Amino acid sequence: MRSEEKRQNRRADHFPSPVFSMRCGMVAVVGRPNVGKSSLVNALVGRKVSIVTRKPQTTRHCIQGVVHRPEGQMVLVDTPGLHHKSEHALNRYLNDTAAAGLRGADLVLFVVEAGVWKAEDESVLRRLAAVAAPVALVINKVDRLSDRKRLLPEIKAHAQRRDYAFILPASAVKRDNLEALLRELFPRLPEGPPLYPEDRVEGYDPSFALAELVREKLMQRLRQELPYALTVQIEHLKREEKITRIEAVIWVERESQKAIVIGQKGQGLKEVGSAARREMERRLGRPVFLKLWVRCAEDWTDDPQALKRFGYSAP
Ligand SMILES: Nc1nc2c(ncn2[C@@H]2O[C@H](COP(=O)(O)OP(=O)(O)OP(=O)(O)O)[C@@H](O)[C@H]2O)c(=O)[nH]1
Ligand SMILES: [Mg+2]
Repeated sequence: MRSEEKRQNRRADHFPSPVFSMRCGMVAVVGRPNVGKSSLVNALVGRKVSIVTRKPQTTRHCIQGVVHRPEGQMVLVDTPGLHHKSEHALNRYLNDTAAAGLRGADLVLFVVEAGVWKAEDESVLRRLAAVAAPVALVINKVDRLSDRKRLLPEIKAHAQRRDYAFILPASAVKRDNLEALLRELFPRLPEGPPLYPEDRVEGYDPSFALAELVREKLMQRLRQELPYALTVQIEHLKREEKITRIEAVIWVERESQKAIVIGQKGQGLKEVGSAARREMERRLGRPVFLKLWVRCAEDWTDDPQALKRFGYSAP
């Protein structure tokens, strides 16, 4: 045996496979819009990595949140809600992005809402038939059930629809059953080295997170179609000695929408700005000066070139 080999073997005796005893992998979180995928990812990570609103189609990108535990590292991939086929460019982008989130996953978490099974859930299930990775089912929002006895027949009905790695009821908002969910997930991840450093909980750059916070506050405030006509870009981000200066542009797709975003005497924009600034300050741990602009990019949600420019490029 060559001396180098001997040395390697000795090392292995002293440190019995230190890296590969860890479970590390990717879990794609999919489902129709509004079932609580982002809420679940945030609750599992223990921090808001993905924005949440009461409106469907909030998430627009594959957003990675990382769970660090002694047994390993799990990268959760939050995806846009899969919805019925549409020729509209932004909707098509959302579905393609969600489908891309499934690729490379070691396990897929299909999220549904307790007591609800819609045609859109059915079409997610059909899409999952072609996925090679094992699929587990989370029945979220169980806190909304008035009678928990209804869960058992519901679980049975789900089990008849396909073979799941496991089925677990949970509540992202009440943090119900999340520890059990992590205990089910980790042993199913492959052995291997971690993908992210220990202190990292999100897989994107800070300016994306800041733009998302502004979009969240806008979506929470605005009604009907307008939230879908908006996107936000950070134009300027500068860390000064005592303050972080941020300028963001809110893009709408019609001139008439500007006035709705700005509100009477600028009140709407002011409220969105203060809510976003407060959360940015909490996140950055320092004072923030936030300036918001509203501009129009005519019909950007149905214009593939504009979509690309705003960071919605086909995955
Ligand atoms: N009662 C209850 N509400 C929940 C729970 N999880 C999520 N919600 C609510 O459901 C709504 C949608 O949550 P999201 O996490 O944004 O849902 P999503 O599946 O990511 O939605 P899209 O990104 O639009 O696909 C929000 O109002 C959440 O507060 C839960 O466990 N219980
Ligand atoms: Mg979401």
